[in-house]
Amino acid sequence: MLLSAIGYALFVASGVAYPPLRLFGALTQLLGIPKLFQLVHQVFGLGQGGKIFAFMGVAVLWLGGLTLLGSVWRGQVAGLVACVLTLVFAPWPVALGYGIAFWLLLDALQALLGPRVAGAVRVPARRGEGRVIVPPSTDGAAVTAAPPALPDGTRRATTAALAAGGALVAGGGLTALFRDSGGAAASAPATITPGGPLPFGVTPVDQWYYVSKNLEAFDPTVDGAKWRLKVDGLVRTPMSLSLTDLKRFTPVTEELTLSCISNPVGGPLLSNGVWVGFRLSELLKAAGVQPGAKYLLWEAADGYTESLPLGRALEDDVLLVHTLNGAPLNRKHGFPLRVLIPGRYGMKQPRWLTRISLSDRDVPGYWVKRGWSRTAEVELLSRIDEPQEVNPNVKAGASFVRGIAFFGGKPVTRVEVTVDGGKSWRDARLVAPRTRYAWTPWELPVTLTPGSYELAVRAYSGSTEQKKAEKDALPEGATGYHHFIVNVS
Ligand SMILES: Nc1nc2c(c(=O)[nH]1)N[C@H]1C(S)=C(S)[C@@H](COP(=O)(O)O)O[C@H]1N2
Ligand SMILES: [Mo]
Repeated sequence: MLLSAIGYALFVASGVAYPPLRLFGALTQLLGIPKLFQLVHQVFGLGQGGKIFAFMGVAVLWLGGLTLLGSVWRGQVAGLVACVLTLVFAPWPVALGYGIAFWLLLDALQALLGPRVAGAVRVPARRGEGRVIVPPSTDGAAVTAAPPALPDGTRRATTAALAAGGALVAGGGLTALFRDSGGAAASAPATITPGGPLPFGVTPVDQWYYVSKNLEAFDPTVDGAKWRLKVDGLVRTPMSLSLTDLKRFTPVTEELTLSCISNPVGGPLLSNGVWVGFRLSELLKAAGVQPGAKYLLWEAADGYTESLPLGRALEDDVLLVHTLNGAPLNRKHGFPLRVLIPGRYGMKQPRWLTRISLSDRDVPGYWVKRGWSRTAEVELLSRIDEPQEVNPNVKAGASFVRGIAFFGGKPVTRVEVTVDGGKSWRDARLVAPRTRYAWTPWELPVTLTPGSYELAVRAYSGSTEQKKAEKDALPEGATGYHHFIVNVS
C-alpha cells in the first residue's frame, strides 16, 4: 500500500512509470482486440464501465499481489519476485526499484511488528518445506490460508493489509463509478418529451458525449501557463507556441458535429458544438513545410497519438480549437487545444494537443495500432430521437417522429422514415443545418392510433444511400438503419 502510494506520487511528480497504470495500458491494449471489445461492451455498455472494471482488476491484482507476496515470502525473496513480475509490464530500472523498495519496506514492516512476529517471518521458510505435504494442486493462496502455519501477528497484519487494500480499491472504484454515472448521464441523448424542445441545436457542454482512452480521473490536467505547442520535424522553423502566441492566428468560428467511431447505430456518442480556433494551414505556413514531408503526426498530453496525410492537413477546414460553445475548452474536452477534422471520427482528432510533427512516413495512431480504422471516415448515419428507443411507449394522438442525420462534411439531402417496418417510406422535412459540418435535424408529423409500429430511418447524400447492412462499430464505424418498435396506447 505504502509502496503503491509512493510509486504513484513519483509518477505524478516526475512521470516515473507506474506499474499499475502500465498494466492498465496493457489491458486496454488487449481490450482493443475485436472479440474482447465486443464482449466488454456487451457486458458493460458503452460508457467507461469496462475501463473501470479493468482498472479495478488491475488495482486488485497489484495490491492483492503485493500483499500476497509479502505474506508468503520474506523481504528479499518477495522483493525479487515483485521485481521479476513487474518486469513484464514496466522498464527494468522501475522494476528493480520496486523490487528493492518492496524488500526494504517488508523488512521494516516485519521489524516493526516486533520479535514475536519477527519469529513468524521465518515461518514462510518452514511453510516452504511443509509444502511437500500439501496436495500438489494447492497454490500459494491456499497455503497462506492454512491457519496453523501462521502465528496471530502475521495473520493480523496480513488481514489488516488486505482489508486496507480492499478498502482503497473499493473506494477508488466507487469514486470512479460516481464519476462515471455523471459521465453516462452526460453522454445520453438529450431527453425529449414528445412535442417538447429538441436537442437539434448545439449540445450544451455538460451534455457533450465523452470518450477517452484514459480513466476520466487520469485525463491530463494541463497548466495553461506552462503549456506549449511544439511544431517540429520536417518544418523550416520549428516552433514552441504558448497560449498567447496562438492569438496571432486568424480566429475561425465553426459549428461542427463530432462523432465517436464506436458509437453504435442510434447511439448517443455524437454531439454538436460551436468551436473557435484557427486554421492548421495558417500555422503550417508559418512553420514552413519542408519538401519530403508527407504526414503530420499529432501528440497529446496523455500520450495519445494520431496521424494525417499532409495533403489533408493543409486543407482549409482542419482547425485547432480552444473554445467550445463560448467558453474555453474544459479539462474533459481537451483544454487547452484540440484538433477538428471534418468528415473523420473523433479518434482522428486529439484533445490536449502538445505536438505537431511533420514526417516522411506514417506512424499509426493509438487506436489504429489497436485495430481501428486508419482513415476513420464518418459513415452516413441517421437516428430517431423521438419517440425514444429507451422509452418506446407512446400515448396516442398527433405526434412527430424526429431525429438527426449526419455525414461528416457532406450534406444530407434526404431522410426517409417508415412506421410499418419498411413497407412504405415517407420523406421527412429537413431542418437546414447552420453549417455543412453540423448534423441535419429532421422531422415527420405522424398520427399514430393505438397499436404497435416498427420505426426506421434512412438518410441520403445526393446519390449516396445510407448503408443498410448492419455492421459493428469496430473497425470502420457502425452501419445499418436505426430501427425499433413503439407501442401506442
Ligand atoms: N488526447 C486524446 N485525444 C482524444 C482521445 C483520447 O483518448 N486522448 N479520444 C478520442 C476519441 S476516441 C473521441 S471519440 C474524441 C472524444 O471527444 P469528447 O470526449 O470531447 O467528445 O476524442 C478523441 N481525442
Ligand atoms: Mo471515439
